[in-house]
Amino acid sequence: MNLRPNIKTGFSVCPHDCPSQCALEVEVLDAHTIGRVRGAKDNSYTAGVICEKVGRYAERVHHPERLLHPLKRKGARGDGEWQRISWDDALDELAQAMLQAEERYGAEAVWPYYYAGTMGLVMRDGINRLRHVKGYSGMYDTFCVSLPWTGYLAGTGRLGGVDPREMRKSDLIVIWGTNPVNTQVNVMTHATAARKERGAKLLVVDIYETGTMKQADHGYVIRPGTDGALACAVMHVAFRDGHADRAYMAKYTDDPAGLEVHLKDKSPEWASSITGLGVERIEELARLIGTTKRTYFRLGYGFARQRNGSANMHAVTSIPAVMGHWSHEGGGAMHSNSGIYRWNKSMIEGLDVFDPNVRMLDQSRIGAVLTGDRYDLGDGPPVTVLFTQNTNPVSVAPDQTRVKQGFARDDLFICVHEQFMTETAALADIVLPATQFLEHDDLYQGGGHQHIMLGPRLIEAPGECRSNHDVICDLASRVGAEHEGFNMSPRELIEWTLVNSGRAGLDELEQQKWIDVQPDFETSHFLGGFGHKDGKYRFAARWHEAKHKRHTGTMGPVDAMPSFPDHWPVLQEADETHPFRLATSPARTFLNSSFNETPSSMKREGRPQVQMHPDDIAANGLAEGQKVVLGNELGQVRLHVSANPSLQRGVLISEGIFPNHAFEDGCGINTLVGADQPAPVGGGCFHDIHVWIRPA
Ligand SMILES: Nc1nc2c(c(=O)[nH]1)N[C@H]1C(S)=C(S)[C@@H](COP(=O)(O)OP(=O)(O)OC[C@H]3O[C@@H](n4cnc5c(=O)[nH]c(N)nc54)[C@H](O)[C@@H]3O)O[C@H]1N2
Ligand SMILES: Nc1nc2c(c(=O)[nH]1)N[C@H]1C(S)=C(S)[C@@H](COP(=O)(O)OP(=O)(O)OC[C@H]3O[C@@H](n4cnc5c(=O)[nH]c(N)nc54)[C@H](O)[C@@H]3O)O[C@H]1N2
Ligand code: SF4
Ligand SMILES: [Mo]
Repeated sequence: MNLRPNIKTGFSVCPHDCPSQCALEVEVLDAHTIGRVRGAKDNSYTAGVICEKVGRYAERVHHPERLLHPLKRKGARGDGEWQRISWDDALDELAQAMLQAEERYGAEAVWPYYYAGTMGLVMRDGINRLRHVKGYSGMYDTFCVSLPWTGYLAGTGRLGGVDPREMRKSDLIVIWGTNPVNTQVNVMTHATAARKERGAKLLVVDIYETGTMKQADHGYVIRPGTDGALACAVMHVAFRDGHADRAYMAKYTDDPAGLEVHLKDKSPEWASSITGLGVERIEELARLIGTTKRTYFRLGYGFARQRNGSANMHAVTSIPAVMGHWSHEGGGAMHSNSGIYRWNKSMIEGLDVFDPNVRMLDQSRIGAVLTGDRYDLGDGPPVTVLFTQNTNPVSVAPDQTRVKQGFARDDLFICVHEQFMTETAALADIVLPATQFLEHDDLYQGGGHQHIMLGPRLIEAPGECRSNHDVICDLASRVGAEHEGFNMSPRELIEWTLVNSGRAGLDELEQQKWIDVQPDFETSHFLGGFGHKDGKYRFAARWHEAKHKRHTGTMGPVDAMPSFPDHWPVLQEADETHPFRLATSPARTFLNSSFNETPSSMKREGRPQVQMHPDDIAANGLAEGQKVVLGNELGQVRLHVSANPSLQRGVLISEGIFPNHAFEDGCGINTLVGADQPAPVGGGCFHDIHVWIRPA
């Protein structure tokens, strides 16, 4: 969409939890109103392209249902009766609840709970400053990145990779376990350019025919959780047929001989029985990857949302190390660039007062935590105050039944700071209205690219909305928390963080709008060595040493993890009672639970559905469009069945995340997702679910 030349334009950054982190140009119609939004043309990664949902962002900023005033619950919890109150009264009540909890049980009874509704560093992470100063319970973030990052790091030792813009120099682009047409549209921009400019081929590995696969030259639909097996077969063929780069491996990897022996029996036949893919197709895939030096792997998050997800990520990441793709321009891999920024977040997060002895509670186990599971609480007190920003757990978290039981507790004080009356906010005692990104200043980094970016405030917030930062600072003064960061403005925090991270200051960033910090070619391709001490890529992963951010221990069945790439059979397998495997892949115009409030997204996504192979539909006596029940040991979900012949038999897909209330009975898809902690460091297994299906 073109912006109109006679209208003032501001620059910004898409704040959503999306690796694309697009640079935006926004029409500012007046101090309160925006018009059109489009991708910044002169940002080399965004290159003028954004997804349709953010192209229509005026719809979300000026949504008639935005929260505008602090609200206090009037009737029973969740019955929808609210009374408008002042900010002072709302924050006093919250502060009082926090102080009381602290007095009665100790500070760990308070749980600040957040995630990445905004990816701005100030507005997302500032809540940690309050938690660190006060010694409130910490949140161990496992929804998203713990499984995939851990798998990538096990091999490479550093969270970074080949410049995504280098895809234009590739001959084969392998999109593995991500659906960028839905989830990060810019990958397609660069992949499409490579196809046009040099005839590059696009290869996609997923568990159904996604929009991305529809555009690909080669698509491979495998069974969920079998990527490790496929990767092993690809490497087996490489050793067998002489495509393995032995000179590269000798220089850059830990144990190529051991790997070769280990892979001897991991043949295409072996992988075929696990992945459900034909032997010839595996041979074809292995040949394409083995014979193309400029092969670029774009590794997604999706395929790691399985109980063997870290092991599978490590197995797939090992392919370019066997082939030596890394040493070629346009070759190698990219999963996330989050490790390249090296921020000093001391002021934003109050890391100077961080106490490692304060307990961490697993984000994905919020249901267990709130219902008092001793495993989660340890020797510590119950959580009696929950304060959330930037997340909607009563929709997105696993084991929804237990989450809802937790939220129903009478002795739990809940405060939700939100832009909309989400399903989480609807269960609160106090709801606080939050600004949106165009209404506050923040600093951003690209996960799927390499820019540091500024998103300045462009318009006034509606009603009485306040930013996360303002709320945290005000709350801090009411609960007696002192830290220099509470006295700084967002811009001062941004300036401090930039300068103390060795970057240009705010003025320069503001002038340039974004700064490209891609490490040089040598570093991005690990040509000076991988991130481990000895500089080697590790085919033999050391899972016991795995850690994720501030959580130092491992969890789950770490002892059983295969060290070399393998198929690790710890999935929630189908069985006689639960003959189907279900995955909950992302819908195009929802972003997690965000946008499920905008009319255009609701219209496009329609109603909750489960996709099923037509032969399975027939074999189970069902009909297309029929209402069905999906169930397992955790609960039941009602939705409609639709036919998709691209699926393997026995596999179901339900795109989301629809709100719970879009389902009859109010039980959304995450009712079926388990909250057990996968090895080695926990994580959300949103695509690893077994279920039965029957007519409703
Ligand atoms: N439109 C939209 N965009 C989004 C989001 C959204 O919900 N909607 N979510 C945002 C967030 S928070 C994140 S983390 C990113 C995630 O973005 P992605 O990296 O794309 O990851 P996922 O969204 O988990 O799933 C991607 C794909 O993995 C496939 N998949 C599932 N299991 C397997 C498997 O075992 N093997 C293989 N090969 N494939 C599998 C799914 O079918 C899906 O097509 O996207 C962000 N962008
Ligand atoms: N079934 C299924 N479930 C999943 C997944 C899946 O693939 N399938 N994916 C999982 C993944 S990868 C993730 S990351 C999680 C994400 O789950 P969430 O973190 O809950 O998802 P979001 O929708 O990104 O953001 C949540 C809320 O943040 C609010 N918000 C945005 N900006 C601000 C702000 O500045 N201040 C305040 N106070 N609030 C703000 C938004 O209004 C939104 O309601 O979901 C997980 N759940
Ligand atoms: S593709 Fe992702 S980062 Fe870009 S505008 Fe859409 S949601 Fe935002
Ligand atoms: Mo995520």
